Amino acid sequence: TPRVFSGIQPSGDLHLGNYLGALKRFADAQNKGVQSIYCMVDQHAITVWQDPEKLRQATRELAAGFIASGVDPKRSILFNQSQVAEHAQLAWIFNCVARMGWMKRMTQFKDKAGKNAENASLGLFGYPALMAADILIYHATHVPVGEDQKQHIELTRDIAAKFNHDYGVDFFPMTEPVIEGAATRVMSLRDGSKKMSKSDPSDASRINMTDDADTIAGKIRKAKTDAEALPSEAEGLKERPEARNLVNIYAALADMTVAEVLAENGGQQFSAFKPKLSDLAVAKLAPISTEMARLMTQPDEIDAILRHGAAQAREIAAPILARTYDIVGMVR
Ligand code: AQP
Repeated sequence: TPRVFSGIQPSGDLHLGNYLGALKRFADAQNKGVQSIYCMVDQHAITVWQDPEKLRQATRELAAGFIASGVDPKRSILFNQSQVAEHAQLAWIFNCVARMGWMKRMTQFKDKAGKNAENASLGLFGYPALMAADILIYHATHVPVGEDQKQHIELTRDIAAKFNHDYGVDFFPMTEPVIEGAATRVMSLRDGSKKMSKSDPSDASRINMTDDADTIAGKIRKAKTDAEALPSEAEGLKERPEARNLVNIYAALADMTVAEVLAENGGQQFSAFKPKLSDLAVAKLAPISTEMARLMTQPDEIDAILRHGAAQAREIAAPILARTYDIVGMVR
């Protein structure tokens, strides 16, 4: 039976890329009736130093973001990674299965470690092994993610395959990444060649989920574009990354295809399209940020939801870890 798992790091403010590439699609998967397990991956967040008080705050805010985006803790399992020790326990085993050479090829490590890789934490280097454990501790079959995570899911499959091969078992499944829709890679509003990201120093590069209507409108008005009108077919966006990005965002927010958006808006100048886009973004994001703010006034309730989710997650994870230990030959 299909089982969905995905996670988000509580490492900063959520932005439109996280919403369209991840949160919105998590709610969609849940609403299709697939068993869904979603996690705030705080142990991933600390692969780069986090202020402890801010980490606690960001974890609760992320939980509020999940719920406000439509992930229902009564229908999906929603919890915080460090509350389910099995993730880290399985990650150790995967550290011993994964190869140094595989990790060295990960583009996210190269991007995040930058020029000074010798000074990066060992955790940042091993990040994909923990991510493989997050997924495989539930035998998850599908992982909805943005395009940037594709390489890590492929590594998850490599780890599962090597484990199965090394121990002569058919135990861990080959997980499929689910990278669909118009917004699998939302780009920076200032530079069409960079993805929208929490860690971009320019706040104008992203729309934060907590931005108010005026801020959203201002950022979209100032978003980089070219001087041409919108084409009437997707082909016409090929060499126009900034224009393509805004059309993709519109399509994802409106639950339309790019072709449908262009059929309606082809021929328009950005001076006409941008205000429509900001109205749409505000209409979709304002109720979410209002609900996030309301939930954040009840941190105890959020903590109770996460505790309950962790207990449900452990019920699935514990037997899978026990079986893994048996396979590996650990005396129990
Ligand atoms: N720009 C994006 N477009 C589409 N999806 C995106 N995701 C992130 N950025 C975009 C998806 O959001 C989920 C959670 O990501 P994460 O918490 O692992 O964070 P990240 O990929 O590290 O996100 P950021 O914002 O880019 O953080 P920094 O700046 O720290 O690297 C994932 O499913 C991801 O694909």
